[in-house]
Amino acid sequence: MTGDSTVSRDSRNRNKLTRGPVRFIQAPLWYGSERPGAELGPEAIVTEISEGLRWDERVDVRDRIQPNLVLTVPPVPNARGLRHRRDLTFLDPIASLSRDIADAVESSIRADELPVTIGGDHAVAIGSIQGAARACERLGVLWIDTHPDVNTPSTSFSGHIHGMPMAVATGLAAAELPDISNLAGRVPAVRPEDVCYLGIRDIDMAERRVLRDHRIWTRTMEEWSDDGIAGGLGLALDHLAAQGVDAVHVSFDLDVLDPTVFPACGTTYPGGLTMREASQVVRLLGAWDGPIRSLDWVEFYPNMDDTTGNSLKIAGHLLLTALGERMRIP
Ligand SMILES: [Mn+2]
Repeated sequence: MTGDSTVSRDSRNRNKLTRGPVRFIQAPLWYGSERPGAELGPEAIVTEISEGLRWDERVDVRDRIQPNLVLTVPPVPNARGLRHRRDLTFLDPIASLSRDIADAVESSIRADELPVTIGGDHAVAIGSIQGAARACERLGVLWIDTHPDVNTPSTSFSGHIHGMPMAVATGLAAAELPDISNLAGRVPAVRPEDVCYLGIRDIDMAERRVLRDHRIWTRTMEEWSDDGIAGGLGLALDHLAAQGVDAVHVSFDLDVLDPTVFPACGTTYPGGLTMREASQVVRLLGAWDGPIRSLDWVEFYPNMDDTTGNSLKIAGHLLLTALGERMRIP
């Protein structure tokens, strides 16, 4: 990449991942997956980060972290008894939380911070993406996940809302979910051509049709593996840059890691990233000169961790790595 130093310095400063204030937005939601446990994720990750290993005491990533914002999910009486009914039982509390997340993400970006929405299940991205969309002209989304989460209520087998955030973001669910599809004040909040998927390896038939018909940029896990971790990620970032987006939201679902590495997910599928590969991904994101302005960190189920707590260590350490922590002897 060439250009005068002023331009490259300005463009580097657009990427907020590894510099500037960070705001953790704790979103303890499990209603989107209808699987209890994800609500324990945000507190566990935040604690792990505050108490975890410090590599370089001179430059502590934690110094950039602002006081956490802890959001409340409206409680549903007898929620566990209402699971898997395929009737959008949990839509109202999710819509309420989504409005709060969108407001928090928007104001954090406008305050020049990096908002990190910590789930919770992936339905938290309904609010975070649309909050990010409010704070820019044209939002790109990099969705790193085993699943494309682009179902609508009518195409979803499970009816679980955490499989729908990208259909909401791209306006494909606007007819069935009008209120939460318009949190950004424009539909779609994100154009399908401004989305990149990386790591997809578990997909529904209807979702395959959506990705094909809308020509959405996708590298399945096999294709990403063949491109190389850095190569495939570079292609995605090049695509977003070529689209002319002025902000990029990164949504990182921890189930993209391999279940032998990271068992504490509700929707595991074999063939995922190792911790070393995932670490490379987030470090390359931090080195990109494009406008990353917001991040999701989702789908950690502490109740499904192994006895040594490896998933917790990974969820905490990878997030610190994304924010600039490096294993390096100072
Ligand atoms: Mn997923």
